[in-house]
Amino acid sequence: MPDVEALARELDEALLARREIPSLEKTHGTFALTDAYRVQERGIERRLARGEKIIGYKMGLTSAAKRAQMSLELPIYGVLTDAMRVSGELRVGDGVHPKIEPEIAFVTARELRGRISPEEALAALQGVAPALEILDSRFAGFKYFSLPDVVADNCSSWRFVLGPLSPPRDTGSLRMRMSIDGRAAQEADSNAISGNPLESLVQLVGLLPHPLPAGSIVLAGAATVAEALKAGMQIALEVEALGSMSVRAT
Ligand code: OOG
Ligand code: MG
Repeated sequence: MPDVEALARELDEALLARREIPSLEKTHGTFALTDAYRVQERGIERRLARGEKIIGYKMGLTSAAKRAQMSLELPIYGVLTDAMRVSGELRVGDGVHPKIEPEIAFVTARELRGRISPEEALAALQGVAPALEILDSRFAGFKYFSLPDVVADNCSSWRFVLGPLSPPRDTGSLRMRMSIDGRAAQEADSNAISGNPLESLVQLVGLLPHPLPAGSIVLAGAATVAEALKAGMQIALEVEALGSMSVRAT
């Protein structure tokens, strides 16, 4: 049994100090994925105690490209708080080694729980949007060792930007293009995300140990690998039928 409190504190202090730490599994021994989610939960409680509010969840490693980039096999989830949401401008100096990736986001209109179908998920939506997630791992060199490491670290969550909200619709088979300083950097079909992004929402609701509240923002996971983010970059994401959005790294 890992010392959940100690691991959560170590990660949280690294986050606050912008300090890199080695893999928890290497320094503290292996621990189960269920314990990793307990560490994540404890870390989130620490943020809530500082006044942050939970506004949604993110799915990670839902595309083959991301699983290959990180050499990990299983979809995972993390928590989004209001302090992670940015718009327009992003201060990269607040992070350690941030990376940016193209996603699709859902906003729910009704509470969802347990095993649901994609149709039920679609019927419970308030809207859909293009989204950019900015990851920043607490682990040295953005290299963690295992799935428990990254789950404990709230799945490398750091910041996210939500694009314009469209009415609920099927978000399958849409072209996605992320460009950096006007040049195409990553392109994919939205079905690269879980076979259909809505499947990520279905999976999240099945994985969560509690209902997903109405009004939650849910990131479906990146369609492509993430790109290193540097100050001065202008990043844009265009998703067919959903429109475009951009953010400037300062
Ligand atoms: C883990 C988080 C993955 C995604 O969209 O696949 C993720 C990581 O890449 O460090 O957010
Ligand atoms: Mg992501």
